[in-house]
Amino acid sequence: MKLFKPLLILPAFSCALVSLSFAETKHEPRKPKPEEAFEYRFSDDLKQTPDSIDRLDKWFTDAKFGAFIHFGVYSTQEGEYKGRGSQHRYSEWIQHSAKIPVEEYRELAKSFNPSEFNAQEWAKTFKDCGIKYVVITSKHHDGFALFDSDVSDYNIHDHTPFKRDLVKELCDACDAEGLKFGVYYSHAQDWDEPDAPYLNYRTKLHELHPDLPEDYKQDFDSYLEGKSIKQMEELVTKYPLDLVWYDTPVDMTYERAKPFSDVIRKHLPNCIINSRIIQRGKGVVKQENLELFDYISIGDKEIPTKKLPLYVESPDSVSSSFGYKKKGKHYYHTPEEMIHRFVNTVCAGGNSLVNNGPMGNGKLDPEAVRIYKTMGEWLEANGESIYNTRRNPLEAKPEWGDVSVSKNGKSLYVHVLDWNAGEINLYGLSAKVDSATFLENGEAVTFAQDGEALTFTLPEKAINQYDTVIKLSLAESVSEEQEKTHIE
Ligand code: H79
Repeated sequence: MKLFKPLLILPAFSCALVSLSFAETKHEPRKPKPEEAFEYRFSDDLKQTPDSIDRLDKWFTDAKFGAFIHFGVYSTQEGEYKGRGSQHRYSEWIQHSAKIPVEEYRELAKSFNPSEFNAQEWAKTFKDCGIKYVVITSKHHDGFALFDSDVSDYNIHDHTPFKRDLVKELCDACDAEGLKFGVYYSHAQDWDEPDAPYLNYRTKLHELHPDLPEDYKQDFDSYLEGKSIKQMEELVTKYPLDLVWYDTPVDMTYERAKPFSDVIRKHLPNCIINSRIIQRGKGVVKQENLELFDYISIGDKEIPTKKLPLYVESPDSVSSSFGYKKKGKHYYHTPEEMIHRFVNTVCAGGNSLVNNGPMGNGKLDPEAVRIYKTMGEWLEANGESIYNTRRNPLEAKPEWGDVSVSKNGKSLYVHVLDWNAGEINLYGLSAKVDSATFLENGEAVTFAQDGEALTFTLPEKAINQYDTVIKLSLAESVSEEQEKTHIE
């Protein structure tokens, strides 16, 4: 019994521990702790509700590629404020990491003027890169809203010289480009509000709110009722949202989370909700929570290493930060890394919501656009192996790559991520292969099938430098659809 106890309390602290373990080598994923293992977090008998499956199947499960946008007052600071805070990885955390008191941060917000913002340009760039949906921070943890809010004038329309509703402009532009549109909303954390809890008390309440009485007792519910749920109601009544993305559900019980689900269901029955309404990114998924949301957001920048029993989305980013960052510790992924992360996520049964942090002047980060463009070019030639596909139907994933499958189960897409000329093997396919071709140029691939073992003979040079896809046409379907996890 004694041995077991620490394991039980560990998950509760693992969020705070994330910060301690950021000693990772440049682009290498950190080794997960035992309680972060997918096996530990996802039990095999979890079932999504039929309503969620219907909602997801309208567009989400086919879309695969989304653009996440972290934009706000923090974008102007680029990861450092008065020489402070740059050692932290997330620039959107600057108020917290540089311990900027509310009044001072509100002054910064007063000069927020992204005058070069052009919603049509953003939307067109995303569309041209093969992106199908867009999710922007309507309010991050700093409490500042990017939409015109009647609930709180701490927003881009009422508090800044910009005086425009950025969420509305982007919503309209995405609609015009045929992109789905959603908002991120930090429902629990709000550093501008004395009553909202902190994910991490390295920065103390009084450091951000020095004028509060020393013995101030926070009243979370008064913040939830007075600002958070009201702004959420505003968002779902003012904008035709396709998705709502909650985050860091500090102290969110089922009872507290329920109104944040109900208000969306009431006004926008088709709108999709992510799991962070109540589940932490790396928390154990609980069946009873599944009726509050539609799909699982796995950890920040976490890529699934195995196929998962529920539909997931990876909140990935082109860089180590989500908000635009130039100062201090920071890196961008290479296009190759991004394509591999994307392919692995889709093959595991999920979408990639790839973040970019626009610059303080309202322009997209050119480095992020360069990475999106490379992904878009790869998708131009290989999109059939991504959009509208389903997760790898085989038992295992090959060590040199990954596998996706068409909806009808008759085309298997073999992604060769690690190109080595000569023979590679794929195991566990029961269906007969009628033909094998390189998806990009239609040329035949030499292969041999022996029972459930397939051998491909690859030429010297890869067809695509990032991921060469081999399309197999199968004599019978290997679709998993009929086994779909469903509550009857
Ligand atoms: O919006 C993005 C992040 O800001 C947000 N989720 C994604 C989508 C997020 N909020 N909290 N966390 C992620 C957990 C991470 C906390 C940390 Fe830190 C921020 C670790 C390092 C920076 C706080 C500040 C703890 C240490 C320094």
